[in-house]
Amino acid sequence: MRKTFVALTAMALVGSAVMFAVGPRLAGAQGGGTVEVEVKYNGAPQVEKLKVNKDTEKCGQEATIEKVVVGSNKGLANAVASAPNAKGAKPIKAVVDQHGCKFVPHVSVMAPGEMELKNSDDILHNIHTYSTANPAINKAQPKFKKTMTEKFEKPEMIKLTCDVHSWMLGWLAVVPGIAAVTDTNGVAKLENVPAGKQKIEVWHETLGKQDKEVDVKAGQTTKVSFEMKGK
Ligand SMILES: [Cu+2]
Repeated sequence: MRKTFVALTAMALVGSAVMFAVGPRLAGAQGGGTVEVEVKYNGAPQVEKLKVNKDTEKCGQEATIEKVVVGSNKGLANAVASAPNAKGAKPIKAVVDQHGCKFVPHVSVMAPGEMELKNSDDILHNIHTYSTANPAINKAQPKFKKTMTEKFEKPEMIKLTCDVHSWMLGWLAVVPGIAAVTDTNGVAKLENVPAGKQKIEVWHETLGKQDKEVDVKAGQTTKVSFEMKGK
């Protein structure tokens, strides 16, 4: 009798644990679907190399500027995929690091609002944004200023440079809705996109912009492919 009681209690516990684990996931799935965005590029990668003659102990002897990064199966990396009209997105806060005299990551996405700029190098950097919808920023980030918080409240693709190291180049995509950056396979996943017709946009720093409409189904993954054309 006692054994049966223990067994029943254990089953009840397991049962409630399972319900607890499944419940919230089901609720999330009903709210939206996943859009898997694949971006391809048929052209050649564009990589510029530059000899470095400053702060070489941190920056190295050579800078690599990757303007078009093409990975396996012609996948285009560093493209911003977004569902700009999707409501209820969790705000993404971008963290951009000036590390090894590069902006890391090369392309960041953020919801309109605040972002963090780090300096992991033990040298002076500067942040110079070529923003027009948002106030342009041009300020020093000395080595003791490990983190700075900046505000970009209007949607815009912002070019980042450092006036101390002329080759440093990054992009900050201030995007409403849901957004992600493609990986080296050219894939970005947009999660929890509300079901129904959604505009999906793809942007690349040198190859421009495209958009398509997709029909998002709750709890399912919808795939959409783009092919960027060379300029
Ligand atoms: Cu710098």
